[in-house]
Amino acid sequence: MSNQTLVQKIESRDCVLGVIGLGYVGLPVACEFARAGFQVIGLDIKSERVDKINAGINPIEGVEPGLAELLLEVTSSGRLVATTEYSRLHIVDVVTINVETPVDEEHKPRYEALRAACNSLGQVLKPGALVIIESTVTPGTTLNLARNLIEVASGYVCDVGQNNTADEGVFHIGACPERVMPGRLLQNLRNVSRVCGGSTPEVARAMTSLYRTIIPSADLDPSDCLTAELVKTTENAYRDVNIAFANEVALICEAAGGDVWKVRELVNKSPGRNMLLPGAGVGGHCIPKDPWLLASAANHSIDVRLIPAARAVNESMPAHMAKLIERALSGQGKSLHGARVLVLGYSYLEDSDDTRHSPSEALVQILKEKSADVVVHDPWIEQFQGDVETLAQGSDAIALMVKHSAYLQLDFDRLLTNLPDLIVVDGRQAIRDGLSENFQNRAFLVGVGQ
Ligand code: SAJ
Repeated sequence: MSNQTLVQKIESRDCVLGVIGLGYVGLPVACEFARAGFQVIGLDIKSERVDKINAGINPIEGVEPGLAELLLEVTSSGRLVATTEYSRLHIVDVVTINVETPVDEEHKPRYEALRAACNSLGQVLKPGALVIIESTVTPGTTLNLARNLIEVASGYVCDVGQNNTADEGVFHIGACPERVMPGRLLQNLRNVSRVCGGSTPEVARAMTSLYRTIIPSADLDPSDCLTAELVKTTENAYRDVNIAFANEVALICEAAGGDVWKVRELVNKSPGRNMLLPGAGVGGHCIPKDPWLLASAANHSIDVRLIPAARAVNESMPAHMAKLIERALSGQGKSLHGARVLVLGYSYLEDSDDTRHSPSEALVQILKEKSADVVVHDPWIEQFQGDVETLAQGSDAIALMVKHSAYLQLDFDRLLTNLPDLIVVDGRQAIRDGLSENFQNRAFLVGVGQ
């Protein structure tokens, strides 16, 4: 199928779409393309997930506005069908790959899932089909790893650098990294711009026409595969480095006796400055991982120093929280050993139940290694729910790790009045502003960067 036919088939909704990987990225994509009028075959290796989806039940945890209703709508209409069988994908004209691409303990990308998807898809892919990698990968992976695996498995040749190739014996490839965020999967998917990197300019244009069917107005920037991969990993490495800068300034302010929050407020009045928020650490599914994917593109040909250093600063913040608690306790003649510490917040982000790479997890481990008696509270996680004031009774210290809205409603004045010796280490500048004057500079209210 030449690109002209592909664009025509997209615009007439005649083409069949495949989505491999029905997780928090792939499932919304599959639903949105189905809602746009395409016939969509979703593939996942987890049969229980496939069964739930075909029954119209949303398997994605957490609050995702609109997703459950949309899933029910598109599965009821038959527009979206889920399967575990790759053979069902032999009829697709376009297929996105949305599988996990983690990094291991040594920060090396792990592409087992991507390899498996490319190998299995290649065996059933029809000639002229377009394969789009939506997973976040090391720049160069689409045209090197994915393309090569599909060429070997299919016996076809990818159309890189060719124009308007015939269909027989050819497939097209592209990279269109996702930009979703838990808690607003559909909102981001519909409204955030995307880079459409194609194996040829015609493929990139076909990709923009495809994504325009689900992204009504945000920019869809045609480009090449490598640029698309570089943009995605860079945008998250950029954020990580900037958070690390804020954290390092916080540590310097502590050492110098300054208040990083006041410093940040005044720095950001300077034109072109936007100092991010220092805090108790950096968690989530992408910011801790994507900088390593970007760095790995250097292939050891240059000495990548800033990105790893920023990662080290951010990964050190939970330990810094433990040090602030220990220091405040010692001011009362206590040690962490046997002290009862209430950790407020276990998810990685405010008003979310997502605990992936949570800084709180790291803090809890450190505290337990120092024989503290740790109690965790999080209003968004069932096993950690409870009444904060009740849990605070008998606690020696509170460590606020996540700025959940529920914590902003707490009356810490009353809490600190009733518990005059309670230490509070505020990792997100969530408490101090709400306190009355007499508590503002309380010795036992210690914040990151104060
Ligand atoms: N954090 C700080 N200081 C900050 C900002 C964040 O310590 O100034 C911490 C958060 O507490 C959290 C972690 O960093 O633990 C990540 O926070 P995040 O706001 O970056 O949220 P994520 O991880 O969901 O980031 C995603 C990213 N989106 C995609 O990868 C598609 C990121 O690029 C977006 O900027 C972010 O969502 C967003 O703001 O939408």
